[in-house]
Amino acid sequence: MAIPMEQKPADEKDTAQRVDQFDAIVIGAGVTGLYQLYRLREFGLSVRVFEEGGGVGGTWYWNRYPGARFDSESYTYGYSFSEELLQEWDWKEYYSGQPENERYFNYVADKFDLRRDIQFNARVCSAIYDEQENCWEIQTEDGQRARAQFLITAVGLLSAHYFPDFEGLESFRGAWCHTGRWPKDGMDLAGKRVGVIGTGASGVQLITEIAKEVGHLTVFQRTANYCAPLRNDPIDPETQRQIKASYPEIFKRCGETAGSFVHKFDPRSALEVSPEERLEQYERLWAEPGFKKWLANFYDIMLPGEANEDYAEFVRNKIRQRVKDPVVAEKLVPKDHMFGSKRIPCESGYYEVFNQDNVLLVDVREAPIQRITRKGIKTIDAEYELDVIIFATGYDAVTGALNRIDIRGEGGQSLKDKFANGPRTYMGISSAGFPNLFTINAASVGNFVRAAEPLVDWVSECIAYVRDNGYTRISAIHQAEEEWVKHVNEAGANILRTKADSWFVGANIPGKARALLTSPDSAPVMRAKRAEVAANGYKGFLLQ
Ligand code: N01
Repeated sequence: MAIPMEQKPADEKDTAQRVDQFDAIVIGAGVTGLYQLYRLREFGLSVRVFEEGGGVGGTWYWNRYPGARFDSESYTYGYSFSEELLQEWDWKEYYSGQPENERYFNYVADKFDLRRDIQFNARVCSAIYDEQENCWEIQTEDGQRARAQFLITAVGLLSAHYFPDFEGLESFRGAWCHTGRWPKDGMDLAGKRVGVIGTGASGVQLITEIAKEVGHLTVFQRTANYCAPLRNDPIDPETQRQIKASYPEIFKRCGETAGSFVHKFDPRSALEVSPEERLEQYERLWAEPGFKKWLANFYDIMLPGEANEDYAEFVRNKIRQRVKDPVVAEKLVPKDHMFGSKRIPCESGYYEVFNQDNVLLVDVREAPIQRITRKGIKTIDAEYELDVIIFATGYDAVTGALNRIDIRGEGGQSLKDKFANGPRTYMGISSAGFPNLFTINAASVGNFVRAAEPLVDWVSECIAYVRDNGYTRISAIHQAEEEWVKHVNEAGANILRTKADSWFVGANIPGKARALLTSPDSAPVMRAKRAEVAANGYKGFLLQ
C-alpha cells in the first residue's frame, strides 16, 4: 500500500534521503498524463505525476508560439470520459488556438482536482527498476526520489525539441528560441528582422502569424511542404448546441476511422471516376475546412501510387496559384516527396506571406546553412542579418523523450540502448525486460485524445488486472516483442508515412536509426489487437 506524501517528514534536509512511495508514477501532465492520473485514481491507486513544465497541458503548455492551434476539429479533440465536462466546455473555434487549449487542460485539472497529485517543475532524469523490491525508482533533476510499482511514461510523442547542430549559436547577439519552448512572456518580434528555420506544421503556423508584425522575415526552407487551407471559424451558438447534443455520434464516428478523426474516406478510387468528377470532388473538398480534403477524399490518395500523385499535382497547382512570383512559387512547391508522406500542415494564409515585400524565402537545400554568426545566419552563399532566430526545427519524436530519461530495467539494461535501432516494444506499450513500465507515449498517434483515451483505459485495466489477480509484475515476452517489431517493419514498409524523410521514421534527426516510430495499424485495428490481448489473459505478456 502506498504511503501518502503528507505522512512523510517535510524536513528540507531529508529531501535527498527521502523516497516517496506510490502505487504508480506517471511522467508528464500533458494530454495523456492527466487522463492517466484520473483513471488510476478511479481504480484506487495512489499516483504521483512528475511534470517538467510549470503547468498542465504538455504540447499545449510548451507550444505558445504565435499561430499554434489544433488542426483536428476542437470538438473531436476534447476528453470524452465525462459527460459533464463535455456539456460544460464551449469550444469557441472549430480549430482552437493554444491559449484556449491550455485553458481547457487547466479547467480539466481543476474540475477533477488533479493538481494535488502533480508535481510541477520536476524533470525526471532517471528511472531504475529495482528487481528485489519489484518497483521503479525515479529521480528528478533536483535530486528528489520516488518509488512505485508501476511507471507510465506519458512524455509525449513530440516533446523532445530538436536544435540542429549549427556552430556559432552562442555568438549570436540577438534573441533566439524554439517553437516548442516558446517563452511564457512571448518574444518581442514587432518591427524586428526575424529568421525562421523550418517549414513543418509549426513553422507554417508561426510564419503566417508573425509575418503580420515583424519588420522583415527570412524563411529558411529545406523541404517544401504540401500545406492546405485550414479555414477556421468561430463556432456559433446553434452549432455549439448541436455539437453538445451529438457527442456520442461524433466520438463513435471518430472511433471508426483509421486516424481517429471525424472524416471518413470515400470508398471509391480516384481512378475509377472520370477526370471531371475527380476534379469536382477535389475542388469541393478543398473548399472545406481541416483534414477533410484528404481524409474524406478518394481512399487511394492516401496510398502510395497514381491517385496520390494525381492529388499531389492538384495541390501543387493550388500553391502556384497563390504565390505571385513564379520563381518563389516553384520553391514552395514540393516535388521530392509524396503527398501525405510527411505530415500535411494546415495553414491560414501561409502562401500569401511570400507575396509580402518584407519576406524572403531562402532555399537551404540549394544553399545550406553553414553556421550562426554574431549577426545572423550564414549559408554557403550569403549572410542574413537578423535580430531574432526562431527554430521551428521539430522534435526527436517518440524515443527522444524516453532517451532523455536514463531508464534501466532488469539487469541494469538501458532502454536507450535497447531502442538504438528503433523502438523494440510489444504494441508500443511494453518492452521485454522492463516490467511494469508502460511507454504510452510510444503507442498513440492520430487525432491525439481520441487515440490516447482508449490506450490509457487499456493500461489502467491492465494494471488493475495485475493487482486484482495477485500478480506483482507484468512484462512483454521477447517473442511477442520480436513479432511486433517484425510486423511494424513489414506493414510499415507499405504505408505513406515511411516514404519520406520525416519524424515519422526518425529521419529528421542526424544519426537516428530509420524505423517507423508508431504503429502501422489503423486505430480500430490497434484497439482490437489490444482488446484481444486483454481478453486472452494478456497474451504476449509474462505475469508473475
Ligand atoms: O517539425 P517538423 P514541426 N536545416 O519536423 C526543418 C505536430 N504539430 O515542429 O523537412 C534546415 O515537421 C525541417 O526540414 P526538412 C505535427 O504532427 C502539429 O513543424 O527535414 N532545416 C522542417 O522543415 C508535426 O508533424 C500542429 O527538410 C531544418 C522543420 O525544420 C509535428 O508536430 C502544429 C533542419 C521541422 O519540421 C512536428 O512539426 C505543429 C536543418 N538542419 C506541429 N533541421 C498542429 O496543427 C530541421 N529542419 C496540431
